[in-house]
Amino acid sequence: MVVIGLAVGGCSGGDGNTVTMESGRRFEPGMLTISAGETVSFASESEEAHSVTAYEDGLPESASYFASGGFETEGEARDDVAGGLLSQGQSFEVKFDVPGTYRYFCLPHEDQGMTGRIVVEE
Ligand SMILES: [Cu+2]
Repeated sequence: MVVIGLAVGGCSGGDGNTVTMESGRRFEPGMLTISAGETVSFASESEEAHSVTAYEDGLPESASYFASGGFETEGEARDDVAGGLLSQGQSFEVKFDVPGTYRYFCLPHEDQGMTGRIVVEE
């Protein structure tokens, strides 16, 4: 997996796979199925800031960790919530190479159920 990083504004997202973060404190769609090698753009469209933070125990075995802010572990991301926030108009792109299910959450709104998953098919 390659974390492409932060893009601001009208970035195309390559494969057209987009998950938006909206004012209802949820990821839309909550589950997205893609093919291995495709890129997903996580785009913040609400006035509230959100993060895209993977659960370390919610990744396929050989997949790399990903989180907005570029953190390499879930612990680092949790220790620096502000460093992972995406404000309105910002997006974060992740290329998924390893098939399997990836679970992730939003740091500020995890306890309100703001979680999602990406299913990567071979
Ligand atoms: Cu959020």
